[in-house]
Amino acid sequence: MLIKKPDLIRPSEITPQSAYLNRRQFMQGLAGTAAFAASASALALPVPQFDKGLPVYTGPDWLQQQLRAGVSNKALSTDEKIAPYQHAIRHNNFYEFGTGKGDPAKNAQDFITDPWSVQVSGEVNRPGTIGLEDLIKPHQLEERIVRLRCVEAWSMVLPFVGVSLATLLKQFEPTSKAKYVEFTTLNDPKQMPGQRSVFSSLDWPYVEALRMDEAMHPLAFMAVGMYGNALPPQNGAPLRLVLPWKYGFKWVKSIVGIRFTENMPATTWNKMAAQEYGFFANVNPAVSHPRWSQATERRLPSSLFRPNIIDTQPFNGYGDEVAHLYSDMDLKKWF
Ligand SMILES: Nc1nc2c(c(=O)[nH]1)N[C@H]1C(S)=C(S)[C@@H](COP(=O)(O)O)O[C@H]1N2
Ligand SMILES: [Mo]
Repeated sequence: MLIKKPDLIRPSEITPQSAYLNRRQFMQGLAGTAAFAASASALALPVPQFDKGLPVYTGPDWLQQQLRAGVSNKALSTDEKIAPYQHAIRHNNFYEFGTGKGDPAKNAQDFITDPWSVQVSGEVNRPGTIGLEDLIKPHQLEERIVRLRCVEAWSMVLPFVGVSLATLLKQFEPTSKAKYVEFTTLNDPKQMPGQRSVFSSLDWPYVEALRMDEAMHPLAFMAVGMYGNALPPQNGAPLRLVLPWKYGFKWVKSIVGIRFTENMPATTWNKMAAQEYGFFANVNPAVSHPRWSQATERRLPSSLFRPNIIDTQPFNGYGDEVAHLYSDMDLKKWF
């Protein structure tokens, strides 16, 4: 195993979110051994074609059947240019598999995402454990092409496939006491090298939450696919949130738990640094991160010669849809 010494980490590899961890003596030295071991097969894709030679993630048979049966509408989708596939699957934040942008693509290839089930608990009439197929199969899959804006000030346009979050959550019949809903990522240090690190990083498992009205908003989405196929493990297979108006850290990956609560749950990044990462985390160019401005973003792909810097929009450009959810709130206080 290759262990990188701290002084061998180039400044360009240190991202703002992990810089916080670095300050706390966090040092990630895990190099992946698994090569790209995806099951590549030629498929007639309803959405953009892949570059040849890149891994394709087909997922379980039932999902493949459902994807081929037809993915509906482009409602709530942007017509901006979609990120090339290789950027979407090789530039990731998924700290369970390492803090480097290329770590998840290296370290998540053997991640077991089938079979998969989700535990539903808290303020609901129908708690319990539900298999992924039973969760997804009853619903028509939809494609949503959306902007992902990371709090680190880069962004990408990604074509997700999945179902509206409201549709999923309603079937559990949240009680009138349910004011928030919390989502938890798998906790499995055997499979997730980032959770094995002897140096402290994030508190595992990764948890983020939404207020109920946010979760029930039509823009809130649960993805099971991307680019017309299953989600790659590095992108949060087999089930991840898509919350286009919120910073990427709210978009919980590889979800195994959904819990409805009366009180605001403690969330991973807020616990890590409350003054840097708010509970709401709505994209807001007017509220700087303590260590950098949020006024602009680097739209990927970008390069030294074509940095592709664009202005960041309030609510990531989804203000017409979601601003009313926060009309009575001071967004400088509730960032
Ligand atoms: N479980 C988990 N979910 C996570 C993260 C993580 O580290 N762990 N990173 C978040 C952050 S900071 C971002 S920007 C997005 C990145 O999603 P992508 O890799 O699919 O582009 O995932 C989010 N979801
Ligand atoms: Mo992020």
